[in-house]
Amino acid sequence: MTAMKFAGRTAAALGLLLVVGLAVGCSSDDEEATATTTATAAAGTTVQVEITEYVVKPSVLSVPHGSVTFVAKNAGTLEHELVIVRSDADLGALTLVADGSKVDENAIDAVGEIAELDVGAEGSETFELAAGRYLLICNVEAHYTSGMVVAFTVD
Ligand SMILES: [Cu+2]
Repeated sequence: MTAMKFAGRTAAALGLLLVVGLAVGCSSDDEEATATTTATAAAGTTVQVEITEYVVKPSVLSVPHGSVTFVAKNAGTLEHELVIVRSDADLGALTLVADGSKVDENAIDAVGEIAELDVGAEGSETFELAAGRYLLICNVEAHYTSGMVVAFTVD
């Protein structure tokens, strides 16, 4: 066949495949994307963290070191956030700002955070965590001092 005919037949065949793909509502591209997402998640650990007044409640209290994804859900009635702090300090012993309203973020080793979460909102971030002890806190004004802190261990 000529190159023109071949190109025409190929285009027609691709068109037919596209129609078939749309008709069954599922293309091979979608399946590959799903498989890749699953493989990536399996390589690390995911921790669900429920945040309410005034409790930070992770689904597990320790994880293996490496890639850790925190999925924080604000199940309360006020804005909250989740800050991951590397610290060996007692739960209530982090340094506060001068007026005592919140933790001094310049005085801590913050790995990262999921910033201000509106009521009902969910946010997630992935961090590479080395073995050690951490504190998960909410540093919205007066929330840490109201008990929004929990110890978290990375093995
Ligand atoms: Cu809070």
